Amino acid sequence: HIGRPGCGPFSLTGQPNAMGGREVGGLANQLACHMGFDPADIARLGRFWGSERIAQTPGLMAVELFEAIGRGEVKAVWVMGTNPAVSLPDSDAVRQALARCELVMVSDITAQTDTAGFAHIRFPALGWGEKNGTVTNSERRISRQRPFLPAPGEARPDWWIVAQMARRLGFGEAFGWQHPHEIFCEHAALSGFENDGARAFDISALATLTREAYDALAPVQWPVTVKQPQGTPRLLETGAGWRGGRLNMVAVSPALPQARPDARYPLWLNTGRIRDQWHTMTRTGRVARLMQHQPLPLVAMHPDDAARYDVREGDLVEVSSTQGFMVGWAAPDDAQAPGALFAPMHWNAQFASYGRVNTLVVPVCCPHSGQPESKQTAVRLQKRRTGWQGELFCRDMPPLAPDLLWWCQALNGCLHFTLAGNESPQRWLREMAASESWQLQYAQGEGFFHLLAWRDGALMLAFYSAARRPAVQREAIAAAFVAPPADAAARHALLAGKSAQYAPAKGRAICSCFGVDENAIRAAIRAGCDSPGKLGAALRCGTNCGSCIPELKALLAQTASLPEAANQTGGGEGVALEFREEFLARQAGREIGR
Ligand SMILES: Nc1nc2c(c(=O)[nH]1)N[C@H]1C(S)=C(S)[C@@H](COP(=O)(O)OP(=O)(O)OC[C@H]3O[C@@H](n4cnc5c(=O)[nH]c(N)nc54)[C@H](O)[C@@H]3O)O[C@H]1N2
Ligand SMILES: Nc1nc2c(c(=O)[nH]1)N[C@H]1C(S)=C(S)[C@@H](COP(=O)(O)OP(=O)(O)OC[C@H]3O[C@@H](n4cnc5c(=O)[nH]c(N)nc54)[C@H](O)[C@@H]3O)O[C@H]1N2
Ligand SMILES: [Mo]
Repeated sequence: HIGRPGCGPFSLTGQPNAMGGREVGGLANQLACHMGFDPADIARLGRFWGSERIAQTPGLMAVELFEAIGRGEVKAVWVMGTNPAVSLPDSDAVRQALARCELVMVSDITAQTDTAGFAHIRFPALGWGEKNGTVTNSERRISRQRPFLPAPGEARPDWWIVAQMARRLGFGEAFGWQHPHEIFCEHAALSGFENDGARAFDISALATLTREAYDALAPVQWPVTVKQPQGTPRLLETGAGWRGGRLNMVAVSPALPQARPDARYPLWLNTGRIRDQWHTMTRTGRVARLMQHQPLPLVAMHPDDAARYDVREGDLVEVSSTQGFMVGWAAPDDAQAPGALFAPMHWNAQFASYGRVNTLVVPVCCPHSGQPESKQTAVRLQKRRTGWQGELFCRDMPPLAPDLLWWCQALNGCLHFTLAGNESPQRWLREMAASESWQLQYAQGEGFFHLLAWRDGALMLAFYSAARRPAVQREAIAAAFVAPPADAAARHALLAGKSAQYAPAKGRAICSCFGVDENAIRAAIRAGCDSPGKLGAALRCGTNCGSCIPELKALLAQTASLPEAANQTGGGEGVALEFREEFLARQAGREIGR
């Protein structure tokens, strides 16, 4: 079917500009402009660049590279735009490798990352929105990316940092670019160099763009050649393939996952994304609004498994494999298959004490692609009992005892941590307050402890603990750091973890763009909104990025099929589930009928 409307080939990669990265040879098994390591390609690249020192063999792939560093075979590494200490399997081994590597350089847009913690040299890079260049999306469309924010601090574009390094190493002439326009033209010229149709990636018609034409470049799909200067919306339309008209088919024999559950590790662990976080959270974890949707790493499991391991929603669980362990919050979920857990890949040492799933994942890779088996790990589950769970709000990073479990959650106005521990927190808090000479106000009772610390009328710290995570009004507490409570009644409310003003109880955050919560959506559905469109018109939810629309549909499906009484959140859950099942059965019937 290749070449027909609605059919491939399509680059199915997740990263923005993943296709662009491949065009420039950004993989260990590629040379620039879709060239490989056969002798003709190596020689051609040497002719174009006037170099006799082109790499002769593929480099090490990500997992292999860190194994080689660990063995001391690779002595210097430059990590640019990735966070392997979090995202690679067996990440404790990756950390050990980085710790023993003689020279670690890290280019990143964020000062504090797990990987940067191992760096001897750090380069501050410009991020999306700050830099100038092009990106290519999955349909081969090259688009100009223009900065709309000024460069912060000393940050520079990655290309500039690379060129400066090359100059210092004595290759100034070859890396003498002044502007991304020059790099783009060199890249475009290479794509057409001795090409004569053998390599599909050919944008040689763009090699002579003036700076003005480059700045004004409209999105265009490659190939962009003298024959097709307007670009190529459909590739392989005539049935012709590359490389002599033949498809290069790779025969693979599918293999079952290497890791299999056994008596010691009886469960599967599946890992992946949650809606409002991006990978290692460097760009999303500190955004308060994005943290509302799922502020803690949940370990999802089938309700039968939850019952088997005696865990309830809100319990802490430890998940361990042959490689290591992580701690998350139990989330029974009937969408999970029995025997299979799901945990997000996002949390790391900047945001939690034991939140990294990749400490668990075994570094088994596909022999063809190098892709690790990140979705299948054999694990065991254990309830993690702690004496107390708490919420801490403060202005500066507090001294956290090593035996405390902590999760950092972005909030506007102050730092915010969820904590869990065994030893009473009172001594630790009192010692911290004494060393700062804060005035204390506290409330204590059967199983709970609340504390506020003040300096000259300003709130310095608020702490709430109980046997289980106390339900406090986070936004109201954060607001008190900016504007302290006006009177005794408001201070009293704050000590109770509440705002003095009446505020309707907020439910789970659903639409992050406009801050619309589950309770408001359910109320609108009961008031007659029966489609995501009508909900959007009434509340604006789902009308910006649209990523909450599946959740709106699920709420519509649940809420619409329920009688009013069972429709309230909390209570009547058993009834609600029954009705939901009936609804799903009806729904399935309709699908089949159609
Ligand atoms: N919000 C957000 N969006 C992102 C990203 C992000 O970090 N955050 N990252 C981007 C990137 S780089 C990528 S690669 C994509 C990833 O996008 P996806 O691959 O769509 O997302 P994942 O959550 O990693 O997991 C995919 C699904 O595969 C299922 N799965 C696991 N094992 C198997 C199996 O053996 N068979 C089948 N059939 N299914 C299985 C999992 O249950 C999960 O539902 O997302 C991109 N989009
Ligand atoms: N267990 C498990 N592990 C997984 C996955 C999974 O599903 N499960 N998914 C895998 C997949 S598909 C992916 S794509 C990876 C993602 O893993 P990574 O690529 O390691 O994760 P990111 O957080 O995207 O890391 C990008 C880093 O680059 C920085 N950065 C952003 N823009 C720039 C820039 O312009 N210049 C520079 N120099 N730095 C920049 C960011 O701040 C961040 O530190 O994780 C993989 N790991
Ligand atoms: Mo990805």
